[in-house]
Amino acid sequence: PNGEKRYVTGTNGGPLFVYVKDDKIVRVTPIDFDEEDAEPWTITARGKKFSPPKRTTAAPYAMGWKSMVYSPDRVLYPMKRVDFDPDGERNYENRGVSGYERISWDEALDIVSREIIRVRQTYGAGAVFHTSGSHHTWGNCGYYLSAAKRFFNCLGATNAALNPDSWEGFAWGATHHYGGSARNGGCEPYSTVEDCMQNSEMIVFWSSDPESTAGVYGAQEGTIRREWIKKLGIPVVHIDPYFNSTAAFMGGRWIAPYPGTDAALALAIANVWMNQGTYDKEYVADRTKGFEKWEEYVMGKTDGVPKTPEWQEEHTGVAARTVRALAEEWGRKKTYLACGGITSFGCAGRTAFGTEWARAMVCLIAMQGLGKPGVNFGGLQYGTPLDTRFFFPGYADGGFSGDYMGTGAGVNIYNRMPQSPSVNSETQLIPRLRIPEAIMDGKTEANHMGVYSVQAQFAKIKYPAPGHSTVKMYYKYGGSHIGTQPDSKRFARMYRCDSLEFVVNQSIWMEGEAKFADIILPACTNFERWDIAESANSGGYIDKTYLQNNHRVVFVQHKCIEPLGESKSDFDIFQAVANKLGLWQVFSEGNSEYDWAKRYFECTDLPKKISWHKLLKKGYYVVPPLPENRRDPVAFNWFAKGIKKDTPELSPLPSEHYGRYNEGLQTPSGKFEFEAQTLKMFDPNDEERLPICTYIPSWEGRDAKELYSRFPLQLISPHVKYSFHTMGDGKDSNINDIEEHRKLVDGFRYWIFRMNPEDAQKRGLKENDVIEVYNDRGSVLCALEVTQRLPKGIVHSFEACADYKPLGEPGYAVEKNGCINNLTPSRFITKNAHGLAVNSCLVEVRKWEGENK
Ligand code: MGD
Ligand code: MGD
Ligand code: 4MO
Repeated sequence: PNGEKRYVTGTNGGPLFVYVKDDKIVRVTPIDFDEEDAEPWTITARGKKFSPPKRTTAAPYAMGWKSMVYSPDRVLYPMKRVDFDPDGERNYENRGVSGYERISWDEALDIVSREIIRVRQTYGAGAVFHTSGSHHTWGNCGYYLSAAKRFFNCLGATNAALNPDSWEGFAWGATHHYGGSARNGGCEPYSTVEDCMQNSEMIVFWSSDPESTAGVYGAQEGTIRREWIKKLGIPVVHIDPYFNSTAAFMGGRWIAPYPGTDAALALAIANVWMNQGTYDKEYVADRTKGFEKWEEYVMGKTDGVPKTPEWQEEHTGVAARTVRALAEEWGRKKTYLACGGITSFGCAGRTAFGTEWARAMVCLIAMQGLGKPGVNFGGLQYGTPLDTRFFFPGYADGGFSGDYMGTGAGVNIYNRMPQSPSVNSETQLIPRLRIPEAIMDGKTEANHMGVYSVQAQFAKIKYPAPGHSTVKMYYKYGGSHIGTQPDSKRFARMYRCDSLEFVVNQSIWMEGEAKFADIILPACTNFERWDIAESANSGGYIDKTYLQNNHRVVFVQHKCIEPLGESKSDFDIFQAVANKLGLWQVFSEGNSEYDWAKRYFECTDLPKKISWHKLLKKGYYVVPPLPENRRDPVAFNWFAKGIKKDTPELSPLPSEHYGRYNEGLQTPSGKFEFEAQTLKMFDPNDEERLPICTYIPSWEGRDAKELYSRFPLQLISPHVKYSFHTMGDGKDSNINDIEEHRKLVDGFRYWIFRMNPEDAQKRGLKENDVIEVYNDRGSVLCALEVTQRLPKGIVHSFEACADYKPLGEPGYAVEKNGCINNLTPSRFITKNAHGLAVNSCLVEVRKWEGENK
């Protein structure tokens, strides 16, 4: 109608209809299905029937996309820093302060390609460094794991070795007890929604707020299922220092431990079960190993300290009777345990020794019989009864990257979409959490998170790699790191040192690190390019991610509008640089983005159901769910029964299986190991990660006496509710107008900092005050929200402010925009792990009196 055209695209918060008139987006909405779309599934539980509505849902940051496309902060033309002269003075020290001037694409491509050749010829392999953020505008071909991966493989470049940030505690801790390395320590999700609704008698949400985080990419899909739980009357418990949105939505009991002390609370639960005999003794005897060792510690036989509810009280601040009551109820009832908003996430795993929390979680559920009816992991977010047999890979399956080791392409795409393989000829890596040190000090090291086996994580990455140059040029994709990485002022200091001779940033918006580049290449959004994808399907580490959805919705991503200004898709930018370097055919194999999207379509099961022509016209296809009698078996039920694995799961991989393909867990014994043999073989005396799960007080918590006396507030910084990390915040998007996202004070929209009334009163602070949050690492301005959602002594501010606004010298000055990660520690969660511990952070707060005070 009205000359409007309706297109379809995807976002990391659900798929959208995009209405366009005169090459302008006028409106975006979630997708309402029509009569030809498949009917949804039904779950029958306790005499009631439940079915989701025939439509998709959208997260706030998905609905904010129109304003993000037309943001005044869009980079519309190639830009050059005004005082950067590639043939003369480069003025490194002015990065982050000098302005930009518009240049032509010809000039920009010329400078970038000349610099790539110059640094590589001058310094050798390793001199060019590339990283991106962990998320991208939606689409499987344009994704950084596809186009960028292929480009930098073809080129040969130093890469960042990612820490498993979403999964820290599980990857470095829980895998040793129950495997799952290909999922970074996460567990399989199959049919757990139905099992939970039919058989569980209680759900414990532990460091879990799916109403804010939507698992990951899950829009509002899980909300209705949690609504059903209320209708079924299944009691729920929330263990979180913050009264989070899921607790507010579902009700139930709220238990608020001091941040980073959860392992103590969990040990006390185990202690009650051991004392009362209220655990599954048969299962422990038959399906597990090493229980006696852990029992000795929990009961106090090894160190004379029984880990009782009374013992945990001084560590966690939670009353002994509360923990005892929870343990007794849990011991009586078949219980589901949700760790993080999906499975195996959670801020508690991003604390000092967060490994011990994650280990405690798997040990508790193993004591109660993981995989038996009603006993499993999950919080209704993951494991819907959808058809897992319909083949459609996710973005982490690599698109056209040709990278069979670095993405899931070697498992999911290799035989379906022929493409020439691509391998990075340079083996040099920089551990992501040490990028600034690598650049500024010229050397660094950290453990490598290998996913192909559990033991791979014991190996260290050393930078520089033998025979490689240190990094001289940084090709950065997006500008998120000052908002998202620990102790993030380090990045501002890094950019201003002369060891980086050239910095190019390929960015959609002028924000964060983009403002430290010498050349900025303007990338467009996915509303301005072709692609293809499925809602909430990342694939790779979160195999079958789409089981968070109520419907499998697969769609073409139309090029809804022409790229704004002179911006180009990442694909076209890489193609243009590749052309300059003589790599054009190697990069794209002669295909355009549209061609790759069509070839991708052909590699999936879609052509059996819908023609390319029809998909282009309609935009999406809904995969019908299978009939009830063909649903996937329940996760881990095979393990509980001791039969061969019968779930549609790619991991554990055969090579890790000690000769027993499709049998048992990925541990050396194939059983659940309370005493982890892999840790025992690595270092049985590593006090920071013993073979059994223990409680270790934090280096930056209430036990860090000197620090705590100066900074007596424990800051947690979970994932921001209304934005997706930095994508949504800033950019003058309409997300900023949400009063719970930023507060307008004196004409500036400040990031929000939350505090208990007593703590506020003690400091003479009140609601809406502009405050300075500080510690030895930095000082950040925020607007104060006074709230009962936090106990005394614990403060809260979301992570992931998009832009960095220092009120003076970058890397040193007070920060005005809310970069909370300026304050967080960069120390690893445990010494032999490359993992962040951002939620172990002590701060103090005072009223901001202005710059001149
Ligand atoms: P994102 O905002 O997802 O965050 O940290 P990051 O991965 O750094 O980064 C994506 C970047 O890519 C953005 O700069 C975006 O603009 C850019 N981008 C997106 N799409 C495109 C595109 O199409 N083209 C181009 N050229 N650029 C694009 C996330 C990380 O944060 C994560 S995953 C976790 S789990 C951690 N959690 C965490 C925490 O719990 N607390 C604290 N304090 N910090 C944390 N940091 C971690
Ligand atoms: P978090 O918000 O980091 O989410 O998903 P999760 O890791 O599950 O943490 C969950 C809860 O842990 C929070 O409510 C927090 O208050 C609580 N918590 C903090 N410290 C502690 C502690 O010491 N003990 C206990 N018991 N609880 C604690 C993250 C997931 O979210 C990821 S990894 C990504 S990459 C996505 N990011 C993202 C986003 O940026 N925005 C939105 N809206 N959704 C997102 N979804 C995904
Ligand atoms: Mo994450």
